[in-house]
Amino acid sequence: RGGETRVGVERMFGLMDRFLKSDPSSLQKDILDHVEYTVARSRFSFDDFEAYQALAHSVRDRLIERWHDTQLHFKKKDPKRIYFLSMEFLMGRSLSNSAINLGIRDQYADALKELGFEFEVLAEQEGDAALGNGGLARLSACQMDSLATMDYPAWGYGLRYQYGLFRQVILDGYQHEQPDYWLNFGNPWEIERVHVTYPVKFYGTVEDENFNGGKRKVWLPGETVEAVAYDNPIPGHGTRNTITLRLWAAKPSDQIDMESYNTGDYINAVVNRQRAETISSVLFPDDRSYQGKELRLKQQYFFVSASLQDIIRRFKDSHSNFDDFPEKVALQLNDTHPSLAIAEVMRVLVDEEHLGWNRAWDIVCKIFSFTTHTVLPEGLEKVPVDLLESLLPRHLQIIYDINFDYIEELKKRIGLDYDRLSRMSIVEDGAIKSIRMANLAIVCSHTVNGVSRVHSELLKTRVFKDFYELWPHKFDYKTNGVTQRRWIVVSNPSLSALISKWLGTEAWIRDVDLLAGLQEQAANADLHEEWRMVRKVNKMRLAEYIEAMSGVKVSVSAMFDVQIKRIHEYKRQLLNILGIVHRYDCIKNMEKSDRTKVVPRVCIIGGKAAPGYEIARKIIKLCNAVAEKINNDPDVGDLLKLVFIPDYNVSVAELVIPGADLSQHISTAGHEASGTGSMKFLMNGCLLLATEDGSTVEIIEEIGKDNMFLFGAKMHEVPALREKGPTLKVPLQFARVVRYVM
Ligand code: OX2
Repeated sequence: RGGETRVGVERMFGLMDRFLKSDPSSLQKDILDHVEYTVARSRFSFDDFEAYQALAHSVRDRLIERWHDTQLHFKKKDPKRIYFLSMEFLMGRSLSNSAINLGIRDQYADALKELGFEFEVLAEQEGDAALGNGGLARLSACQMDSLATMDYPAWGYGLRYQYGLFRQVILDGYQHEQPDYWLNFGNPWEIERVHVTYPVKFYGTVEDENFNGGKRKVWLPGETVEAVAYDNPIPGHGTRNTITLRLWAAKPSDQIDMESYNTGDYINAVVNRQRAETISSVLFPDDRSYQGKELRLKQQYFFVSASLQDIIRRFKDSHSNFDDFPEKVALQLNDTHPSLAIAEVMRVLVDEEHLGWNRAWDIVCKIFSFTTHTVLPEGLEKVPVDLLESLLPRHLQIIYDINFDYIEELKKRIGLDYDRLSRMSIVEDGAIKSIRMANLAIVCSHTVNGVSRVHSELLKTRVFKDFYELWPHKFDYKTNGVTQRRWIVVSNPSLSALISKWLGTEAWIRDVDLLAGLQEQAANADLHEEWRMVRKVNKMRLAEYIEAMSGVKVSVSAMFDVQIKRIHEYKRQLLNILGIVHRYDCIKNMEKSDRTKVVPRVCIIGGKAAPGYEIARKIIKLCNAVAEKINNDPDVGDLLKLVFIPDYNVSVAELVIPGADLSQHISTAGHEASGTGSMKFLMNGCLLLATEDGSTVEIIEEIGKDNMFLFGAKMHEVPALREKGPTLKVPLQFARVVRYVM
């Protein structure tokens, strides 16, 4: 039989083409095969969407080849792996990005042309994967692309929400939310791994059990839910390295509750089982207010528990004990959202693997690092003890035990300074006793990471000052970045071609520092002219989109002045709108002859408001009301327009950013931890109007104050201004808004 198997394997390899071919006729055959056998349409009759599906599957086949090779490679090498745990990933579309990173986008475009299709048109058929809210989630997506490109053995772990971030519809100027059931038309970019499943347990009690002559704790959970893996291969650019973003979906457990079946209530028993799926059904749309909801906590533990079972299983495949665990496993916590992982690792090592507490603790202290994205202490996540006790009773005990040891140690270091001890405790005593997730993450991580230099300074001097004084070595920062592959190559192909032409190489697509080579040509008039043409075409594309979405006709010779990001008071879209009202007011009061001196401007604002954030919703309404007034005033005409772009998401950003002349990043100084939008605009040659906040401080150092419009109060001036309260100017401007809008 052994001989037969060998022959079988040889025959199989003989039948397989080692790598799928990428010449036009192989690609065409491949696409048509997918039309017929995957999409199940006739190869003589299929529409754009079906062509997109077939194309996506053809690209996916090539991804899978590299993905298998990557896994095999790392299985043999057994390097230290990076595990990036994040509740949110804003991946956007995958087709263009994958085809470009695989290096076969143009071959596909040629192959499709002969079949009568355009690559770009088919790419437009894809919906966004919007499994996240804003900057934090898009950063996760950019990081996955870079980890793959830089050949890291990295994994991303998260949740496969059935409903991504809500769709924003504007009716009568107001935001309305509609569910984003993004999986409606299938998702060719994921691979369902029906055999990669783990039980995740909740509720129940903790009992004492006799063990080795002593006692030990045993958790008797009350509910089990199954986590099923969905793998999303992430290809690097210019490498075969293709890493995995593994997202978990909740399914009812196979463990059947015999009692309810036996009582004859079959229908209700099935309906109850099905309820398990709600855990991964919907993304919470608030990006920084934490309300202590049970479902949110369940989501956090669900993905943390499944991910750790997977990680530990992979480690145990090639290791017989935990000695090498810290040399092989790095766990990166993306904000506090996955920080239950700390208690979970302790629980698994102590309760299931029977390591002593101290040994387990030693391991935990070496494997976790924590990135925080927050500036304000009130933005930090807290979990009510009552909630944790009912959902995860054993984890609460473990957190208490960690806290006990830590506070004892702390007393030795700082003495009996009770104020400070209580500030630094993981457990907050108050009206609602709760667990401070950031304190847990700091105590147990070897590194606490900020997302820009000023952010790191704020962490050290304000938000986590007590901790910094205790453990200065833990504090570090990595200023955020964005990937040029998505934000130039995918979203602005003409600029990409221009850059490669003028640099004489495409190497900048892997190494962004090479863009500095363009400086040598900074004064070249031909380069300016070509760049201007690229911008013009992108503006035309954007103007068409604006007209289609809002009915407003805009002139491409006007300056496009853009502010796109989540709507927040601190991001100050309100200030932008007031500025626009003021500009309108000035134009109205101007002598006709002076109007020729005004640079015509199209102001573009886009972004979603958290559904429960009333002021943010009102800002959207105000924007639309001001737009209505200005855009319908023939007296002002093309001198000023205002458009609110609905349903801002990654794909909309890819369209808007290349067409922008000026972009606004005007957060109150000291509030934006980093900000990443500015970097995407800069890459596309757009000017910045920005406050000295977050990563802008470092951007100024790179590009120089003279190459941007620096705006507003500095961080050290803000407290005094707040103290002083509003000046007279503000109510006056409000009065003008009211006059024109109402
Ligand atoms: C965002 C921050 O607000 C933003 O400044 C930063 O650039 C981004 O994260 C990536 O680091 N939720 N989103 C953020 O913070 C939180 C919390």
